[in-house]
Amino acid sequence: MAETRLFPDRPINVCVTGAAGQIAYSLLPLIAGGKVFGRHQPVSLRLLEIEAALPSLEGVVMELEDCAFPLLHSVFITSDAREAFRSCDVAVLLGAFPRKQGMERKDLLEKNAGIFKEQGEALNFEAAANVRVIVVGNPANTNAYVLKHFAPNVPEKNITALTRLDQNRAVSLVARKLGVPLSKVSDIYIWGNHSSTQYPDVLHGSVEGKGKLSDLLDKSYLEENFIPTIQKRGAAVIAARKMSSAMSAANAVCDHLHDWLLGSDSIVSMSVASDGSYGIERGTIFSFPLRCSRGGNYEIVKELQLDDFSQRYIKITAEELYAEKAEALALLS
Ligand code: NAX
Repeated sequence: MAETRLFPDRPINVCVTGAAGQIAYSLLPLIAGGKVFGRHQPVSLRLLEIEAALPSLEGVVMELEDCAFPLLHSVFITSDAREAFRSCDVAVLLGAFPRKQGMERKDLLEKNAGIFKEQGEALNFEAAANVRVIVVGNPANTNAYVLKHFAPNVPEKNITALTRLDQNRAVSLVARKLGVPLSKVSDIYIWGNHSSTQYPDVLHGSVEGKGKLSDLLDKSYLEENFIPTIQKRGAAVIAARKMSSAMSAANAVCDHLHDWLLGSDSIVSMSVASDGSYGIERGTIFSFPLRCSRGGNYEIVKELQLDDFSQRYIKITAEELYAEKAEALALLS
C-alpha cells in the first residue's frame, strides 16, 4: 500500500537551528532524503544560524543542492529567528551556546535561557499553529522548559526534548552485553533529564526468546556498570573524538521525529511536559516512556510499576530538573 503523506498537498516546513553545526551536518541529509518524514513527503528547509556562521551555512546549502534530493523542495537561510520559524510545522532546535573552558554551569544556563526565551517568543508568533518542537541544544530539558514558558500559543504537548539518543545507547549496550541482536531487545526507557542524572531503566525490558532483563542483568551490574556508562556516554565520546556525539545524535533526532509524527509500535522515550504522572511536577520537561500514534499524538505510559531501586534514581533526576528550571527562570527575571 502506498504510504500516505503527512501533508498531502504541500511540503512540510522544517526549521533547523544551529544548521551549520556538526549535528545538522548529519541530520539534514536524513531530513531531505525522506528518512524522517517519509519517502513521499516533500520538505522545505528553513535554516537558522548566527550571522557569523552564515558563510559556512552557504557551503552546507551547496552540498544539499549537490545531493540532488528529489524530496527537497526549497532551502531558505537566515540569522533572524522570526523569519526562520515562519509557518514552520516542525522546529529542530540544535543551536545553543556551547560550554567553554572555565565557564560556570550558571553562566551556561543563563546564556542558553536567553537564547531559548528569544526563540520561544519567535516561535510563539511565527510558527504554524500545531508546530512540533524538539530541543536538542543543551541543557536540553531546561531549554525546552524556558521555550515553553515563552511560547504560550504553542500547545504544551508539542514541545519536547531529545532523550532518544540515551535510549538508543542503552539498547545497544544491553544487546552487546548479552550477545543478542538489537532487534530482540525491547522496552528500555529513559527517565528524567538528559544529563548525568538520567535513569536508563531496563527493569521492564526483555529479550525475545530469552526472558526479562530483570532476570538477565543483576542490580549490582546495573548500578556499578550499566547506569553510569549510559549516564557518562556523551563525555566518553567527547574524550575519544574530541568532539561531541553528532552522527548518533542526528540518528536519534530522526528516530524521535519519525516515531512522534508517523507513529511507532514500540514504546519510546521522549522528554515531554509532565502531566503529573509518576509524581513528577506538572510542566517539568521530563523523559518518560511514551506511546506515539501517527499524526503527532502521544501518551505517557501510565501503568508501569516502579520499585524502590527505580524510584531512587527517578527522584535524583527529578530534583536536578526542578533546581535547573527554577534557576533558569530566576536568571531571566
Ligand atoms: P555545534 O557547536 O557543532 O553547532 C551548534 C551551532 O549552533 C553552531 O553552528 C552555532 O553557530 C549555532 N548557534 C549558536 N547559537 C545559536 C542561535 N542563537 N541561533 C542559531 N544558531 C545558533 O554543536 P552540535 O554538535 O551540532 O550540538 C548542538 C547541541 O546539541 C549542543 O548544545 C550539544 O550539547 C547538544 N547535544 C544534545 C544531545 C541530546 O541528546 N540532547 C546529544 C548531542 C549533543 O551533545
